[in-house]
Amino acid sequence: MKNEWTQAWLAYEKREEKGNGAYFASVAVNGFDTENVVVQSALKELKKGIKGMLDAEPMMADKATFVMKKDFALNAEGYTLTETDGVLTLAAGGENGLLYGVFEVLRRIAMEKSLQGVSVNAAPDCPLRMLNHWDNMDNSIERGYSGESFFFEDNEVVVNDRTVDYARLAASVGINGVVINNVNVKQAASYLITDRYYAKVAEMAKVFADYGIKFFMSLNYASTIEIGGMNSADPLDPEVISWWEKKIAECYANIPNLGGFLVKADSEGRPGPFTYGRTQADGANMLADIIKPYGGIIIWRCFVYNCQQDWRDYKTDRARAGYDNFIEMDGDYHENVILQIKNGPMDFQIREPISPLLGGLKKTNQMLEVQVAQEYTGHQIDVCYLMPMFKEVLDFKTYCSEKNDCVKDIISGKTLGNTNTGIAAVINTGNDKNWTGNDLAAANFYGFGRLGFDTELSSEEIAEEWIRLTFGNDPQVIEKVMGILLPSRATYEKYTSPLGIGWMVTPHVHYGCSVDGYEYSRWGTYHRADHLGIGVDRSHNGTGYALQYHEPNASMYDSMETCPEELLLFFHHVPYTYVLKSGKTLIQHIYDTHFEGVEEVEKMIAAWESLKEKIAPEVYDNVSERFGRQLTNAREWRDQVNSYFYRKSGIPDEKGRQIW
Ligand code: GCV
Repeated sequence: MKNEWTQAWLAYEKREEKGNGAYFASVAVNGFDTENVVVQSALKELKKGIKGMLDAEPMMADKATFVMKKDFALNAEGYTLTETDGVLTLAAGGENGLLYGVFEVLRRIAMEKSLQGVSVNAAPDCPLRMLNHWDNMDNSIERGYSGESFFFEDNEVVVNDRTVDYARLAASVGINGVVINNVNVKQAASYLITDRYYAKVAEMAKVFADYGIKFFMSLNYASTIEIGGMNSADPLDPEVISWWEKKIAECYANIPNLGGFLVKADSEGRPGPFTYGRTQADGANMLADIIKPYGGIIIWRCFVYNCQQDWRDYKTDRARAGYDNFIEMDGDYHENVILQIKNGPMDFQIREPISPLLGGLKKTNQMLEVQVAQEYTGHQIDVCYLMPMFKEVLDFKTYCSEKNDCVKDIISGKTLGNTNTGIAAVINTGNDKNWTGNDLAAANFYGFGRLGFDTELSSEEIAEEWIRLTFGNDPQVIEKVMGILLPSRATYEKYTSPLGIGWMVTPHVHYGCSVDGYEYSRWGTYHRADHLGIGVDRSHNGTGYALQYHEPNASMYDSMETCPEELLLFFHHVPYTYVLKSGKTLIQHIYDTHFEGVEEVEKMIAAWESLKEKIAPEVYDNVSERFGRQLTNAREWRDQVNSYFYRKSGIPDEKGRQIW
């Protein structure tokens, strides 16, 4: 285990004072219990930040220039921040609100924004804002690209100062829930809910509680068999139920800050209720009913599909599976069950349509799952700032109701008036010194939290905040790093798989080009490219997936003419000679975007190199080294994709460029 780590965006380096110093001469806390752990964290953070950035030490006083007070009228996680006549007032509805308000104050100071006349009224949009770790107890992280786990080491649970710093980073962007272990719960991880680990797990849960973060674990659905010594995990079997009753009582007796469990069942080899002829709702409700008296929730993943299905005849389609498996039971899930739905119907590709389950379900708590870990988006080698993608997901209009029908409304509870809703990210951290492998990938961790708190923030605002907090306020640095981050998702898309077709990655590894390389390819190439065209027909003539959406989305996707072009190949099988709105043929579009993608990476590198004197050498070198690998990757993608389609179609590049 490496024992060095940075403070990422909480470095609290010296900042220009901008008249802000005066407010922190004296501080008062009214209406809050100053012994409360979260209040103490807020005060500690304030002290640390003010000392680092303004070199001042706030004194507690009754009559103060910075007043923190309780306002029962506010949301428990909300706050107002106002300044009048030289007094800065932070009013919060509860301890979490106070903590978030303090982080807002520190953010403004770090960004060198004057607090004079400030007037903010904030409350989180998503009730649950969670980080999902795919950490294994043998130190590895499934789809981790920034070192090993800092939660587990050699099958032990690790709690140290790094855990505290992690909780601080998470809380600073409004995170209020964390799942510490992989959804694929194997071997030792099954025993996290036993005496073997309770003491250490409780210690870790306490660290998160100090920062207002609820503690969750992924559960092995077959625990009755794996650790209970029984021969069934049937959710309707009274003996199974009684085992869980005792187990969950035991969990809460040991881990008071337990928020509940995350469950992946009946998927990719994981056991589940289907094994016993039961429904997903049977499984989820059984656990939910047992955990309810403790105030716990069950987050049940909808990533259920049969990876072995034969899809040659267009009768089956992996994209359909989530909806097909969950829609019929809409309304049957109990109030403390939340269905966690990946943003797209496949698996975190660089471009996918929004899952039709989001908003397809009209009577069920829904939580959006996105992937900040860059499994299919460059492994934190390639720069890929994901906020533009997340914004598209949040702003997607599902037409599930007359108003409040965007994904952001569903997960904030506006659509159904529910509170067991939210957003979760498979997070990109590991024990690398800089937390995220590529220093620039920290913008995705930061941005995810900020967006879950305030779904109206723009990708630009988030990027600018993160840059100022991380690198300081030099205008040239801000401009150049913004110029790298903002178009980076579009660039990655250009040099990888075109127009929503997805995959084309090295099987299992999911980095690097392999045009035919879908791991479940035993039935032929998933992209269905032949000498005439490419794409999967998911219209009513094909798999019928397009019809899983509400109108008018269903008709829009169903027709090649109205389907958004960035998703054309996801929904339709299209001839290479098809003319796009740009006036280019499909094949020419593929060639051009792949050349452009590489050129854009070259420009990003030049922008980064222009900052050499302004960025700390270690960070500069880290990013430069990864840019080198990104350029190689982009060139390989360009050459492989272009030559594959040139050979398939026989149509040359009209610009006469060399296609390898
Ligand atoms: C945790 C994809 C990934 C798996 C992951 C799975 C999931 O298939 O490649 O690593 O498993 O999604 O989300 O459960």
